[in-house]
Amino acid sequence: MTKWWKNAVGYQIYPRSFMDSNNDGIGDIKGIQSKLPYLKELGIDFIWINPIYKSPNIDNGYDISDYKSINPEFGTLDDLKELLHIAHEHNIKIIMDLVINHTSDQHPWFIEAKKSIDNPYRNFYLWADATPEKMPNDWQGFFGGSTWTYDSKTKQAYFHIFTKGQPDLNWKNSEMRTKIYQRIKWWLDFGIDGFRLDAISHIQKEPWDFKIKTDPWAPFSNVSGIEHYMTELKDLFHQYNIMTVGEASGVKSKQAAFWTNEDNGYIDMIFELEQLKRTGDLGKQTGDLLALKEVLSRWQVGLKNSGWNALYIENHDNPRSNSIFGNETPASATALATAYMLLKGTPFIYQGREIGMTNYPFSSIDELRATDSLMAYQNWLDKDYTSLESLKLTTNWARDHARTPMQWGASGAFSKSIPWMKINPNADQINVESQQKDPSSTLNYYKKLIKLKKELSVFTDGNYKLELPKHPKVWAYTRTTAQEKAKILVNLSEKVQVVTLPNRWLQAEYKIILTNYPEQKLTKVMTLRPFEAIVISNYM
Ligand code: TEU
Ligand code: CA
Repeated sequence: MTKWWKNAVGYQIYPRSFMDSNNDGIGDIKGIQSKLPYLKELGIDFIWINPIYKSPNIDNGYDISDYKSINPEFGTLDDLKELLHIAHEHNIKIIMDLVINHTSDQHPWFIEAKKSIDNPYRNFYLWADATPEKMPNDWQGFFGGSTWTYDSKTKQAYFHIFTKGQPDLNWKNSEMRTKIYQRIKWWLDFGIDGFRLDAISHIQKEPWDFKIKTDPWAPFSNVSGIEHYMTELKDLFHQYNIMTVGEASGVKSKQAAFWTNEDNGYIDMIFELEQLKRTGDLGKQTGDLLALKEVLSRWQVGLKNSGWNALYIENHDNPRSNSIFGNETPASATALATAYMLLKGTPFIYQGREIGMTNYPFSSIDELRATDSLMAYQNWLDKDYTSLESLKLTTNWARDHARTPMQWGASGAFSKSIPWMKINPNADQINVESQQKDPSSTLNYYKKLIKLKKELSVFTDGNYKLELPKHPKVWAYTRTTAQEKAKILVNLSEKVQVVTLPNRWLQAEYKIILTNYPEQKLTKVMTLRPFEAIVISNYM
């Protein structure tokens, strides 16, 4: 049986910045509800909402203090119930974020655990003997600094791979796991359609005396023994008709074929994190197109016969792709969209990508909000860079670029009061309202692209083959089934690129079925204009 999500297009919502319904400057659940018709018209089948649970917001919701309640700034459980109901009426499914590698340090379990060494909740977390000067080991967390924070009351340190406000849960503790599984069940019984599993490859850790060779994150990335917990999770997920997508850094493309195999995989699909490599000098880095092609091709081939890919080019943790790979024009926005959405897998569109939103021109540290950005900035200052240099080094590749409010119209359209992050000054030029009226807009191109992706089975089932693997500017590939063939040619540069087609692509049945320029003819020697994308197929 074909799973519904193999032929579906997802949309990622960063709720804080999506739509503010009550004008307090913060996006909310009712705001999402008001935009369901917009998402429907775009062709979206499901949405993934970043965490909306109760949280002190050290890491914007990725630090949960109560798994069963909604952060009041986003609304209530009843609001969510209603959203779910209306979304389902629109045939849109809802996937929630599931953050179970860690909790907030304000979660009642951790508040208890801190009280004493023999507290019943102590072993819900990871503690080891330490002194203020000497931590149990020298492992570094993802956001920089030690993975340990000393607790003077009990004279031990607790372990955290993100901020100290996000203590890691102890997955070796079966009592803890039972409690987490109860909460997962609670949400599935609530009626949601699935989960995006945050940082799931990190739940198992090496012994504290593990010696790091090269990869600083090896001691907590896809560590052996994780199979046991993933199997328990799978057994729970399989009791429901849901979709699961795991953020699983450290799981190699070869292993992903097993992790996501259709019969007894742990989860339905994986977000790999290798693809967004940077190239260029510090402070001036851009996206690395060759790495992107290499990584994505490896994953396409690796999951050819077993497993499934989750496709993305942008998310809430990275700068805007139209800025780091493109030149911030509609042409580069649509070219990138064509290139990644027609790969084999389930595409996710990060909010704002469908109108080609760009990076924010940060000019002061006060405009940034992400915890890791603020930590990075301090780090550069500590290394004696000036404040201006530190700002540049931080914002060159910061999460904050993706988190500015959605540009529904000219700058007041997201909220009537001051938004929690500044709106990009280009909102007057790049926005939904104006693009809806313009047939040649990025938004309207996306509608065509999504329709095509879902209509032609070659884009769901077809095998992938990379062409011109070493070409530094062109991303070209074919998708093939027994009956259908499609070729995708994308020029990801501002210069004209020339590509020669094999004769069989010039036979009468082949046509250009999509392009982001008004006119293009099929010829043996194809001249691709700046950021031109062309899709050729024998079907349609
Ligand atoms: O990000 C995960 C994350 O940053 C690491 O797991 C990742 O493996 C690492 O950077 C490897 O390159 C998720 C969320 O998307 C992010 O917003 C949160 O801050 C983080 O988890 C903590 O919950
Ligand atoms: Ca609000």
